[in-house]
Amino acid sequence: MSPGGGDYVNLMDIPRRDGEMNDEEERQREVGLFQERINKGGKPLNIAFIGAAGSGKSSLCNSIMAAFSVGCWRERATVGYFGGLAEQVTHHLLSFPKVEYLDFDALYDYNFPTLVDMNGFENSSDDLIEELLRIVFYGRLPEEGKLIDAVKLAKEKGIVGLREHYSQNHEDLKIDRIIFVASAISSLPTCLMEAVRNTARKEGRVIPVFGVLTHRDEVDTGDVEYMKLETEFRHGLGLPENRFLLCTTYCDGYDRYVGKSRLDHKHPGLDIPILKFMRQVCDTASRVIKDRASYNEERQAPSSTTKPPADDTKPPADDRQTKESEVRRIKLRNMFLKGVIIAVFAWLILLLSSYSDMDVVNSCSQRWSRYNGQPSLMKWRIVICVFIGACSIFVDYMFDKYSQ
Ligand SMILES: Nc1nc2c(ncn2[C@@H]2O[C@H](COP(=O)(O)OP(=O)(O)OP(=O)(O)O)[C@@H](O)[C@H]2O)c(=O)[nH]1
Ligand SMILES: [Mg+2]
Repeated sequence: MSPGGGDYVNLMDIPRRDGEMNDEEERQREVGLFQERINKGGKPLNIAFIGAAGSGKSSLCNSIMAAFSVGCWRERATVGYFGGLAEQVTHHLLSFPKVEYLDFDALYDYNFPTLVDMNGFENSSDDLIEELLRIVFYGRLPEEGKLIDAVKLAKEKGIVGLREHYSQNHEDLKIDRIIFVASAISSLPTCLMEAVRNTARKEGRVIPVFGVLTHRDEVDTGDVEYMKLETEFRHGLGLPENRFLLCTTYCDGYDRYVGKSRLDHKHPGLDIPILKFMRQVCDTASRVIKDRASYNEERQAPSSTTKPPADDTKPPADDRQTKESEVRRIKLRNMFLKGVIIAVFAWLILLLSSYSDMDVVNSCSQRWSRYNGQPSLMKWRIVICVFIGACSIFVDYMFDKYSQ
């Protein structure tokens, strides 16, 4: 039997005993809805869990896998807390494909996602953090690779060396969705949020970003402080309701609260909101923009160490501004050239017309000379040509403004 789809047990046939059965029934329904959303065949999505150390990334990964599976929670991703020693629990990038957490072969046809857990990022939005995020998002950090190795390499060889090194790797784990994880009881890593915004939303390949606040069990959702934090989190990552989740993960605290151990019991109360959220995350309606863009294309630097470092380290916003002003400069130059060409044509026409009866220049100079003496014919020609050229540039400019 499977938890959803065609051949799972119909729980309506089982007599209800208590409220927990209702929850289990709803959990099954949610798994069924999730399966309908993800379809069969094709490539499963790679979902990266990004956040600061200790925010609950691994706990969330385990909880999602528990929600998808029929059996009880298992510690697939190592979780823990070193009691304020500021030490990380997860050190490697570990991916969990569906074969590692689904209980039945019959489900393997469905595109259950691959969850990519990794260690916490420093709360910073400098060039190095953004490059590390790019390496992860473009799937350049290999399975069981360590981000700390990339940091060491960057210290030795700079960002250009780092790019060169990771441009050699295959894009095995190119990320299709990002779940930013933060704890609802800690201050937000706002700089890291900005770095994720810059790298996931503002560059060539645009990845859908989702956000989860863990530790729901430890906050009062009506509390002003919490509401402020949630607003800041959602605004910081641009998250509407459907891309945000406040949840409790499978953890010691929740076991104590319900008086049942996660080792022997499923907690449908935790599974249901997680499944609803994952249905949004894996919805094929939202997709990566410019999915085929590669790490090497995105940042030109890796192919050439001779490129000046100043160019390499420019933040993306600067790149865009430079590009925009370059386009504006080229446009103005073209307008000016057009004006000059038109003025030259006007000059030729005036020259030809001076051999005919309708000599514009002559009539202008005669009219003028009545009031201001006698300027030369040559001067008149120049004035008229410059006037026509300037008119053409002005009209061109106004058209451009209007079309913008
Ligand atoms: N009460 C409670 N504790 C939680 C919750 N989520 C995570 N925790 C606890 O927070 C601690 C850190 O969780 P992890 O999942 O290891 O955090 P992480 O982000 O993977 O940490 P690193 O791998 O070190 O970066 C663990 O002790 C978890 O049990 C939650 O929703 N409620
Ligand atoms: Mg971890």
